[in-house]
Amino acid sequence: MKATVHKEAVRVRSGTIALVGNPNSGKTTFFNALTGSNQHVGNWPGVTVEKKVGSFTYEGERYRVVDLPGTYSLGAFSEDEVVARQFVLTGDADVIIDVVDASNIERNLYLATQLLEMGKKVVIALNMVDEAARRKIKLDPEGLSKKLGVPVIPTVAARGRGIDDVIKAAIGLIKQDVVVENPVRYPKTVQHHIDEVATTLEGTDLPYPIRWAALKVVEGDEEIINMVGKYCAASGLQDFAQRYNGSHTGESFELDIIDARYNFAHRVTEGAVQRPKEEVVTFTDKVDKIVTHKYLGIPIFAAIMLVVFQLTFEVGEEILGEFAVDIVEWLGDMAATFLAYISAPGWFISFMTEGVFNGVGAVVEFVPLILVLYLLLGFLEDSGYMARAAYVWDDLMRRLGLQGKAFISLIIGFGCNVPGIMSARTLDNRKDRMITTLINPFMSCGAKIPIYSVFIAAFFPRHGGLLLFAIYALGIVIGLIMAKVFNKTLFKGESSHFIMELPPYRMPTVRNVFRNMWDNVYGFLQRAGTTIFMVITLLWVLAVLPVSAEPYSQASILGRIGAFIAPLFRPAGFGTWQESVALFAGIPAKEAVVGTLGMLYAGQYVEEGTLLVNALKLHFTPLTALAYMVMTLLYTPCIATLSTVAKETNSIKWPVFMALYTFAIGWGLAVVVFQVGSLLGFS
Ligand SMILES: Nc1nc2c(ncn2[C@@H]2O[C@H](COP(=O)(O)OP(=O)(O)OP(=O)(O)O)[C@@H](O)[C@H]2O)c(=O)[nH]1
Ligand SMILES: [Mg+2]
Repeated sequence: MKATVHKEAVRVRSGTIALVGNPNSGKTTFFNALTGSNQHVGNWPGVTVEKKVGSFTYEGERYRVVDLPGTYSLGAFSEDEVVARQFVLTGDADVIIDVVDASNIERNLYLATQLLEMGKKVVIALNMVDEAARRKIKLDPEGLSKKLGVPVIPTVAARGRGIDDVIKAAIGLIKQDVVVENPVRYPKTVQHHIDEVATTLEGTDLPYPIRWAALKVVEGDEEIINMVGKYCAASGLQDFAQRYNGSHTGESFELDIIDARYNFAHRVTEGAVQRPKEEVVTFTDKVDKIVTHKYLGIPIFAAIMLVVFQLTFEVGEEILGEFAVDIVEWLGDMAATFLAYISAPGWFISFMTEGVFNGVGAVVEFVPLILVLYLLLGFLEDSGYMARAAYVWDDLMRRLGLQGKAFISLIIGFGCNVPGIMSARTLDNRKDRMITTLINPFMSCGAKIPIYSVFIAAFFPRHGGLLLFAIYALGIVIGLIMAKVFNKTLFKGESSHFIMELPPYRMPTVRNVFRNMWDNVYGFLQRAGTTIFMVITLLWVLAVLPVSAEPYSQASILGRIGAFIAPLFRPAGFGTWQESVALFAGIPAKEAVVGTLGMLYAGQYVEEGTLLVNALKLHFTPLTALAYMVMTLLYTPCIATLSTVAKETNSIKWPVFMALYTFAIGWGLAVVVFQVGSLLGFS
């Protein structure tokens, strides 16, 4: 009787269940618990931006479950909300589970009301009842159920409580033939119009319920009006579209209809939801007084990030990092001994030791850093602090022509620019989306950590955390400056005034935090095993050919290519062919910068056992190292990021623009660092 995922063969799919609800109500948590998936959960609105599909079996039958982005209503605004609306509209779902946040039930019921208007089969999962109880909110699920006319079942998705009951009710509804009556009462004039339109539509073969379509026409929903117009034209009702073009009577029925929904929701909760006379002052309220303080907010954000980087560096690099280096070295030695023992050909030994172990190995050594950083960032994300970060930056972001919510996309970019850019979908106007997308690459992603780390270890070992922090901060500053520039040039106009809702702080679940960390570590290892391995292999071949040339020398093919581009970087202080090649190798995947340096610089010194860190000291100075770090922070993002931009903007123009303008900025700033540094007498 349990609703879990079974591996054994199951019967054909018996129905589709859609998870719908306001942002941050726990839909993905519900989805994960139900399907055993590991989709991203976070304590802020807008985590899910695409629909995700999974399945589970119940009593031997298989059901499809669709997790949708959160939405406050079925009027469509941002792109992620359109995804949810589209899925609900097209009628693919046999039953909808509306995941409702029990402590915000009045507002959440607005969406539920709209689902009922559509005549959908709905089960309400009254989620987070644990939190409602903590806030002394008394709920009467049965009373709610009676008034709404649909099952209302209390759940705590985070603990898996109540999920089975919800599923049982949902499947019960799939199997039943029920007609859902629209329970909302509209003012007489509105109802009159609805009836009139509905009568007209009777003869068409609309793909939607007629009464609902009529309601949307009277409400002035443009998409539905257009759609209905098309069907009417096909059925000979030519003048329909013109007549019902939103403002056919000059009155605004939209507000009346919205009012009617709220009235209904209010009537439903009356008596069934009791809030304490005095709002309980929660932990969240107390913390937020300080954390979101007008003047303290940003310094606190900076302090938290500084602690994160300090810990990352100290725990990740200095404690765990040693192990990783030892393991990679040990594996390298073992492999070399083994290859010598089986008398492997010389070129293969050279490829394995110089290419794979010095190149790919140099990258893998940074796994502990990535691990610690994402453990900490995951903790911040799942606790609810992310939403506060967006809130405290809102004012500043607005002055730069963006909304605070955009800051979340930027923070996600710290992990990887790909999801960072995708989360720009939650912004509800194109201008904000485009600017957020274009500046996202300046948010230093996890793949760049190995680069900073080797340089820090070589030149600034005593200020690791601080320097890492400074690099990230520089990225943010450049990003914000560019936001202003774009706002004044390419994308003029007002930002949306939507202010992000602050969820209560929640104790992060171990599962979510670890899943977040593992996603990042896995992605990192996967790239090391695929893209980086391929890049290194290709470069290795080019570095040892032609046979007549000294391997890894400027006479090799790679050396000649590098020497050709090197002069470009001389003004920035790092113009050797190896360093130039490494920068370009970083375009497929950023870790390859370190991999390439590892192969080209450390590779030659293998006999003397010189590590990359030591090799770097021979080729860079602290100043040129700094310029190189600035360049890698800002220059052209990786291919995966560029192709995401292509997909999201549906054009090739924007990724090309991004690749070039970021390169120019990276180069420009690296030159400034080196030239100004030299003038000031640094070396
Ligand atoms: N206390 C409590 N927390 C919960 C419960 N269900 C989910 N959460 C937490 O609520 C937060 C939001 O959960 P998600 O599953 O990401 O919410 P969502 O509805 O998918 O959010 P979006 O994708 O942004 O619309 C996470 O921090 C969860 O751990 C619950 O029943 N009780
Ligand atoms: Mg979600």
